[in-house]
Amino acid sequence: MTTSNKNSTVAVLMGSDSDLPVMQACIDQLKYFKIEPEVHVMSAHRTPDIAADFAKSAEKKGIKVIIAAAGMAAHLAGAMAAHSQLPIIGIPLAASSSPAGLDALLSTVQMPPGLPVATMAVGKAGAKNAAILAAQIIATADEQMKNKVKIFRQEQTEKVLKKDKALQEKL
Ligand code: RP5
Repeated sequence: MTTSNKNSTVAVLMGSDSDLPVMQACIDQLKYFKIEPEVHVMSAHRTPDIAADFAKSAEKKGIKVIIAAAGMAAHLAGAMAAHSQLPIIGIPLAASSSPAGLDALLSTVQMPPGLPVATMAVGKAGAKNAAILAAQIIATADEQMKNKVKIFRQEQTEKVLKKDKALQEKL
């Protein structure tokens, strides 16, 4: 899968197309913020040169944040951090061989000092939060994005209040 968008400010990378069902939550959340991401399948292990080349050229292409998701011995986010100064958001994914995703969580979060990866929760929650964090990073230098994040939070609050109201009526 390759969605090359020349004007993308956010790249969404995943180690395999088998990661897409979870990563769709990230893509959908970015689209909510009107961010059209550049999306690729690439792997720190299976396509190491392609991954390194992507990281090295991302900033020049206008990418501001790289989101990298992988399962098992997940090194995609770390590989991005090794070759790029952009903020890297890592999403550990659960694979069928490791349903809890603890292997990927530790592989993503335990970066050596000097090369940070902002590691999200495992799976769909992490995928969604990665998109929100990317929007928040862009919002530091973009008033329109700041407003979109503000509206997102207001909508989220309203949804919780509505659920509480429904609960009160039910009990
Ligand atoms: C990782 O290995 C991928 O990110 C995926 O989560 C896992 C399994 O990959 P496939 O065998 O499904 O391609 O690199």
